[in-house]
Order: sequence, then C-alpha cells, then structure tokens
Amino acid sequence: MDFAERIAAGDTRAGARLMRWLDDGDPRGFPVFESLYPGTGKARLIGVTGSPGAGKSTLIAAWIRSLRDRGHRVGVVAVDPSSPFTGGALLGDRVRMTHHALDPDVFIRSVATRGALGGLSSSAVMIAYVLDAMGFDRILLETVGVGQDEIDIMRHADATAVVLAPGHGDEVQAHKAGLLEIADVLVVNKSDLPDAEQAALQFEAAASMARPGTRIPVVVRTSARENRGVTELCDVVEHLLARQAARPDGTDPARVRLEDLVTDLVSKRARERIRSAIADDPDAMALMERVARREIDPFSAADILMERHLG
Ligand SMILES: Nc1nc2c(ncn2[C@@H]2O[C@H](COP(=O)(O)OP(=O)(O)OP(=O)(O)O)[C@@H](O)[C@H]2O)c(=O)[nH]1
Ligand SMILES: [Mg+2]
Repeated sequence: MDFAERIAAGDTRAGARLMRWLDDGDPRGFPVFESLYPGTGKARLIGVTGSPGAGKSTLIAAWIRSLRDRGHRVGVVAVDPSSPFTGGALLGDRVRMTHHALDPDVFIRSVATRGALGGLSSSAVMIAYVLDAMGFDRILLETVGVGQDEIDIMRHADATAVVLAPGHGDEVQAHKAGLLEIADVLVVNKSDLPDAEQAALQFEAAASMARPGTRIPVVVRTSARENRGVTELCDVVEHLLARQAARPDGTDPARVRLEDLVTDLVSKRARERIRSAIADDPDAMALMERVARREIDPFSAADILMERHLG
C-alpha cells in the first residue's frame, strides 16, 4: 500500500503525518493530498464557533458522544484551540477526560498555522479533507468567533452552530461580530447557570431580528457540563444536514464552497507572491519613494507592480 492508500484505509498515524506536512507546507504533502482528493466529499462539516469561553470545547466533547451513538465516525479540527481570554482548556484535554480518548473512530487535530497553505482557513479546511478521506463522516470545526479569519472558516461548514453563554455580554458582542448572521443553530450553553433563561430569551429575540434575507437560527439550550440538551442539538443539526442533502432547487452549496476555497487560495498566494517579489525588487522601493514624494499616484504605481510581478 502506498502512503495515500494507507490514509484512505484509516491509518491514523499516516493521516497525522500528512496533516503535519500540509500544515508545514512540506512539498511531500501535495501529491498525497492530490491522490486522496477524489475520495473526499462524503463528510459533512459542522462549524462550531462563538464567544471565548462559552463552552465550545466542552460541548464538542459531549457532541462527539451523541454522534458516536448514532454510528458516525467523528473528526474534530480545533483552530486556535484555547483562547488566551478565558483559560478554556485545550479541546484535546477535554476529550482526554472522556472515554473518546481511545476510540479509533474519533480523531482530533489542532491547527494554529496561518502560513503554509495560505491562511488559517485553508489549513483547517485541508485538514478536514484529510479526515474526510480517512472515512470520518462528521467533522466538527471549532474556532473562536473573534477575528475575521476565524469567522470566515465557517463559510466552509455545511451547518454552523454559534455557541453563546449567559454572563459574557454576548448579546451585543455576537451582533458586532456578525455571529448571529452565520448561525444555523444558536446554542445557548451553560443553561445550568442562574441567569441562563433570561439570556436565552434575549438571544432568541436578537436572533429573530436578524437582517432580512438572512435565516433565523434555531435556538437550542444546552448545559455541556451536565450533558443536557446535547442530544437535542445533535438532532437539530442532523436534521438540517439531511434537509440540505435533499435540496430541491438543484443548487449545491458544497460546490459554491469549493469555488470559494479555490478563489481564496489564488488570492492569498498571489498576495504572498507579490509581497515577496516587491521586497526583492529595488525598483519597487524606488517607486514607493516616488509615491511618497507625490510624483506618481498609488493606482498607477500598483498597475506598474502588477504588470511586472503578476503579469
Ligand atoms: N456552568 C457551566 N460551565 C460550563 C459549561 N460548559 C463549559 N463550561 C465551563 O466554561 C469554561 C470554558 O469552557 P471551554 O469548553 O473551554 O470553552 P471554549 O468556548 O471552548 O473556550 P475557548 O476555546 O477558550 O474559547 C470551562 O471552565 C468549562 O468548564 C456549562 O454548560 N455550564
Ligand atoms: Mg475551546
């Protein structure tokens, strides 16, 4: 068996090595990825984002159990796994505390790189594809809902759960960050806390006032800590996924996301390429100097550099 075949057969060590190569931009990774790609497209990606410390990782640990009970094989990609704000535990640690640690049908991977593949979201999505090729059919993607990159990743998910919790000032923050707009499901976690119900009602009201044309998310109350509401959450999301699969209007959201991914890769790579070309080009520095002296305008200077380095 060659390396790609081993991964497709579910060899987790081989899979982990490929992920590392892809993360590092190691050229050995690309041919393997290339031969695995035709075997992907079977997994469904579930985005899990929300405010720092809302309980995303704890919730995912419980969610894994619901998905395993239904016979799914579960991959998890945790981006920036623990935010500095909250002292939230690493997802891997949370899961190690549960019985999933030794389960071969659960695979957890953290990503922190922003470089090699053209940004955080491309790295996370590539890793999700490797998990898909390894036969994991549900992939949970955790990101903190702070920062455009982290929120952008959710565009690649088949369904997105936004996790909020009472007492975080979340109602306003979530609005600001545009989190409510991307939610298919709004999870109000920590419903064991005293102010939880009031917060849930506020979130519900805020969500129902979403901008016209955007969907109104389903609100689900959970306590990840006490493992309440997680089965319901799992049901709601599975229902959404099943409905998407049977989409009657013929549009294929997965196809749109792939186009997005390719466009993303092109623009990020072009940006990298031109940035380093300019850094190595003494004429470019002279040109910048002329822009600063008002001898040439920025648009014309940009045209000159585009022509020279991307043409
Ligand atoms: N009371 C209560 N606490 C919870 C619940 N879920 C999580 N927590 C606690 O909230 C804190 C943060 O939990 P995490 O699961 O690490 O939260 P997170 O959203 O993944 O955090 P970051 O990844 O750092 O943004 C921990 O102390 C958890 O024990 C819950 O349902 N109820
Ligand atoms: Mg976390």
